[in-house]
Order: sequence, then C-alpha cells, then structure tokens
Amino acid sequence: MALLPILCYPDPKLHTVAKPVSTVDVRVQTLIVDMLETMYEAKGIGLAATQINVHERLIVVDVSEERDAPLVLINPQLVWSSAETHLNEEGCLSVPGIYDGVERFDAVTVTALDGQGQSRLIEAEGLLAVCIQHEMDHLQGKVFVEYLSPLKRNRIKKKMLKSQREERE
Ligand code: K1U
Ligand code: ZN
Repeated sequence: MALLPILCYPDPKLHTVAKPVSTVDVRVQTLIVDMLETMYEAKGIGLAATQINVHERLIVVDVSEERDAPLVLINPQLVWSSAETHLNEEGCLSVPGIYDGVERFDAVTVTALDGQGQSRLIEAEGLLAVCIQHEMDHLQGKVFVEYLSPLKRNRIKKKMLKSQREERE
C-alpha cells in the first residue's frame, strides 16, 4: 500500500482528459488500493486518478459514515440523469480549504467496471450522486472551481499559489 501525492489546483495536469482503462489487471488493482488509502488518509469521500497524475478513467468513492463502503468505478459512463438539479456545497482534495456551491443532478445512473472488471450499474442519489459527478468531471479535466465566476476562480487561484509558495519556503 502507498500514499500517493495529490495534485493541487491550479496545476495544469488537472486539466488532462483521462483515457479509458484497457484491462483491469494487477497494475490497476494496486492503483485502486493505493487510491483508496490516499482518499481515506486525506479524509475525502472520493478521488479520481487524474488527481494523482494518472490519466486513466478510474475513480474511488466512499460516502459512508463508517468509511467502510468503498466503491470503485472504472470507465464510468453517465447513462441517466434526473431532470431535477440542486446547488450543493462541494470541496476538493486538489483545492484544499475551498468550499462552494455547484449545481448538480439530484440523481444519476452510471455504468462502470468494478475492481474485478465486472460490469456494474450504479443508481446514485444524494451525496453519492454529487460525488460521482464531481469525480467524473475530474476525468474530463474539470475542477469544480470552473463552475464558479471568473472573479471567484481567480481569487482561489491566487490563494492556492500563495499557500503553495509559502509551503515551499
Ligand atoms: O475529488 C475530490 O477531491 C474529493 C472530494 C469529493 C467531494 C466532496 C464534496 C462534494 C463533492 C465531491 C472530497 O472528498 S472534499 C473533502 C470532503 O471530505 C468533503 C467536503 C465537503 C462535503 C463532504 C465531504
Ligand atoms: Zn475534487
């Protein structure tokens, strides 16, 4: 098991579009174990491979209170979304300390492969639906701050660059 470094906004690598996973083999299964460990250690509810600088369509999620219900989605595809949307408060491990509202579908249905390479249909609502949409955006190279106004986004960018500079000093 290994903790993986998480890319921080505004790192341009966060805007890379991920490629499909070709085979769910030992390499991918090791990556899944490491991503779950990294997500739990960072106290996140999700993590996309993009955030650890691996540009393949793979995400891990756990929205359970007990932190004992990991979900692995490989090559996820959105097949249905509800007509209803809501503004939800979101955070991101790649934008530490920043929380803001993003409009998301209330419910989504997604197909994906699991960690054993088996096809799955995931019907999600509530926080799970929000988290899956947030993580699928990462795979498209999109960070949640891109839904915010240019003014807010620029303030966030400056704040992140300042704290990264201070960390290096
Ligand atoms: O992708 C990530 O960076 C993980 C991110 C997922 C997420 C959180 C909230 C809404 C949508 C997606 C996080 O886990 S941020 C940290 C966190 O644990 C959290 C923040 C706000 C609400 C709930 C959890
Ligand atoms: Zn995120």
